[in-house]
Amino acid sequence: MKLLKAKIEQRISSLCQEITEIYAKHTQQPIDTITIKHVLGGMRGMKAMVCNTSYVDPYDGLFISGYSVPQFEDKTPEEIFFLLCTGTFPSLEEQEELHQELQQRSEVPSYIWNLLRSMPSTTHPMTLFSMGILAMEELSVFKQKYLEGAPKSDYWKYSLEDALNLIAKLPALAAGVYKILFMNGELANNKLNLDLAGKFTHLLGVNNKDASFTNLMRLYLVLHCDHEGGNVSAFTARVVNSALSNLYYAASAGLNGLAGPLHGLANQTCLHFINSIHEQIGLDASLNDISSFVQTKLDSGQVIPGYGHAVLRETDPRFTSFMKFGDTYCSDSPYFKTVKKLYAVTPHILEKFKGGKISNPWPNVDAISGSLLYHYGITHFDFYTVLFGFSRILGFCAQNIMARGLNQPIIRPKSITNEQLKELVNK
Ligand code: NMX
Ligand code: MLT
Repeated sequence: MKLLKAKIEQRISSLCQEITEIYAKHTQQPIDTITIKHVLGGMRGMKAMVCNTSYVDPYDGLFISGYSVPQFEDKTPEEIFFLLCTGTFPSLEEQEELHQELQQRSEVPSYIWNLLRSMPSTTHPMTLFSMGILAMEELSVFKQKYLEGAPKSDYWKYSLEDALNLIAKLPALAAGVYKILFMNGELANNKLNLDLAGKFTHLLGVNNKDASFTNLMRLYLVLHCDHEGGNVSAFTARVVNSALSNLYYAASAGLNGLAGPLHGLANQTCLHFINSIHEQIGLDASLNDISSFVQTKLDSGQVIPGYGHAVLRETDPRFTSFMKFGDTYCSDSPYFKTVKKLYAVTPHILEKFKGGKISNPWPNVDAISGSLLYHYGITHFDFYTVLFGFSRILGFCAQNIMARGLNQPIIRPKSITNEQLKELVNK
């Protein structure tokens, strides 16, 4: 891992220098105002942390080290992990080194399979995925080195070890969860020399002769990799890791946040939503029928999954990227067609709903991702968030390697009571 390590070391050193200078000169300088809306409104929009792996612009969406979605959508998940960690795309030599590292570390310990098989068959796939990661915690190199008294300046190196060990096992773990819950539970040969997406589709054994499915998985794992520092799952992982809980603990915790319907589970609920349209109206529902369906859901107090966002204020570029893929490979899919019809009507309805109270009427990535997976035969909707999690762990790992490299302290904001809040506003 010499090459990757050297690049991360360089980046940490230059970011550290910048932060040290800013801190020395401007320690007390305000950069944002904390309002009552922030304190009572989930701190949304409040600038409260530094994250150098990626940034989300309200209109142009995700940027990784200055590269926008159209500029990196054709890369592999491995290249993206390298970019998240180092700020640069890897050379061919660097790619090869990373590939070999992942290949060597990919074996999932057999006790994990026994554990997952012992769970009820009704267990949600996210629960198994998160449990599998948590149960591998005993493999943590960071934990071992910490106990041995490793210096703080080396923490990021052991986080990187944990990150590579964890990421390497994700294709087998995610495919294993699918097979245990939805197929005969038999696991395929994990030793083949394939990239992360290729290995996953091979191990899954669904549609794996179709190269465009592996390309979809590559795109999927790239598009969900990171979304700056404050989203529920990444932030949770950061908070947990800030207590020096290792990356297995942090990733499992982050996934448990991703499992909520307002976050990653929205990709599953989107497919249920489309299914209800197909069942109640039919596969060739008209735009008018779909408008009425959406309006009825809103009037009954439900959220329209896949629409809205805490940061974005335009159509999510990740949605647009998947749309291009769908137009090329899935144009006959009834699920994809319904996604397009929803896109044609939903923003106009949301814009007007309750005097415009919804900040962003446009679709996010979850509005479309599941329809493409469904087209390729992954028909168990509740598995979709596992794939989101697989990808997002790349971001969790990169963010926490950086946090340890920059020696960021424990995250611990101050809370206040209603009484104290009243005193503050009446001052
Ligand atoms: N359908 C119905 N109501 C909505 C929607 C929606 N898609 N989006 C926002 N609202 C409501 C929201 O519930 C809130 O209502 P109330 O005042 O009664 O509490 C109001 O509009 C204002 O919310 P916003 O400020 O626009 O959005 P917020 O930042 O609070 O929430 C989401 C962002 C993403 C949680 C929200 O838009 C939502 O629930 N969307 C649907 C679920 C979804 O697609 N989640 C995936 C997000 C992306 N990801 O991958 O994680
Ligand atoms: C996303 O990928 O859209 C999220 O992680 C949600 C967010 O950024 O708040």
